[in-house]
Amino acid sequence: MKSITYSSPFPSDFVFGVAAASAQIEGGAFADGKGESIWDRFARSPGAIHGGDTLDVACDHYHRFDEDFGLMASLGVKHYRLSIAWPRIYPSGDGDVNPAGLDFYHRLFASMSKHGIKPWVTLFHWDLPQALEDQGGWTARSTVDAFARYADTVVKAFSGEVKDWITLNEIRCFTLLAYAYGLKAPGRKESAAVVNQTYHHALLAHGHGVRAVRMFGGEGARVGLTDNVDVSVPVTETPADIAAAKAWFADKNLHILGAIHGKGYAQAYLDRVGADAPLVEAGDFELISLPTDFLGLNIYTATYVRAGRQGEAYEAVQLPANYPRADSSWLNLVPQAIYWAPRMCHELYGYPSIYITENGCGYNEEPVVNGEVVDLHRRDYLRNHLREVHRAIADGVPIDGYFLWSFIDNFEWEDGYQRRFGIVHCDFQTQVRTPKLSAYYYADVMRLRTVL
Ligand code: PNW
Repeated sequence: MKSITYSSPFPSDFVFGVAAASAQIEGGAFADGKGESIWDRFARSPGAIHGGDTLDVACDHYHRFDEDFGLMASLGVKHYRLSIAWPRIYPSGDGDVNPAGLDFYHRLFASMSKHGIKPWVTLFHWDLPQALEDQGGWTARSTVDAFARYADTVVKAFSGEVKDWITLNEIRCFTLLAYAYGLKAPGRKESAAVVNQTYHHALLAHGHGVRAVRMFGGEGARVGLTDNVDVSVPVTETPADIAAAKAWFADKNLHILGAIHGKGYAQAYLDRVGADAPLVEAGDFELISLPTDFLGLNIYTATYVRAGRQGEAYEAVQLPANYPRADSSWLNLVPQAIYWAPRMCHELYGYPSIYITENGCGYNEEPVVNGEVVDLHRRDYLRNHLREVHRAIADGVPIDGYFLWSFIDNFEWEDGYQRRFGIVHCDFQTQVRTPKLSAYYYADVMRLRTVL
């Protein structure tokens, strides 16, 4: 455990980085034998994506990665979280490996190494091969088997280049939002029983990711899950509101971190889902609960919680209509989220090492004027959040790193290219990159290891 005071810099080995994901920046959607992903397909269903945008070109990172890593390095970035596109490796999800897909990532890691940037690799960041979706996608247990083979292949292939692995990105987003609400690919609206089964399959896939890294990752390999926990923040930091926020947090995260930590579904969860409980096979939780090296948390926002006024364990507070938020309707500005989520994960589940694997904010209008983008709103967002990360470490919460989302404006899923999360502006017509004010701000933070 690193100890710092409220006024000292971040610990000397604290990791500062930036993050992105294959489907969102690569483009090259059908280059060199890549198969169709569920997002390639979803983007072609009318009305699914803002402006009818597709992932076909995105930031053209597929062809420009060397230039992009040069820009990263010039800003002092030494850690980059990226994901591997499953359909590049297995175009039909299963079956034969596509050597050109493996070759692309070998070239990409070589370029990162040349620029002094360390990879943190997510095995699955939502771009499921469409061929697997045609066989049921995450509702089908066969997808877990296909993921296990994909994870084995990827970890074996890149064990010399990659030491830090993340199994899955945000289970809720590719299950609940995709199979219950239909907001994300594949855009289905299934029953609670089916959706609960997708959670279970995702947990199993996570377990296989951990197993693959243990078996084939080589010396020094580490692995963890990146979860987007439902975050609660006490309205007032009193013991009563803190206890209430913690009880809410434990309840809302029972089906993912609660299940992993508890080595099975808690009775409270089984009571809640009743007849819609997922089917569990013998041995499932041995895999799901394999020990990991760290927990990744993507933190953007939170729900305010306080002690119930009628004596209930907790009460969530409805935000007023004019509460400040970014341009994404869900992104209410609650910087204390990044203090409380890691603290609760540490206290409730005992994680000894936590990385913030994403944190950032999205806005629509960020024009380049006289060669600059003055995104002071993002500078403020980062500053307020980094202060809370620092406060958490000073309070003894084991946060070992922070990855900003995102390095560059990219394909923001159903919000298309309109919603910009980058600290580097991307002109999607010309592919010109312009670092925003926030990029220069973050460069100073990384260099001085202090929230400025
Ligand atoms: C994350 N929510 O998604 C993803 O990991 C990124 O790929 C994405 O670009 C980024 O955050 C910004 O959206 C989220 O509704 C999507 O609370 C939705 C939510 C949270 C995170």
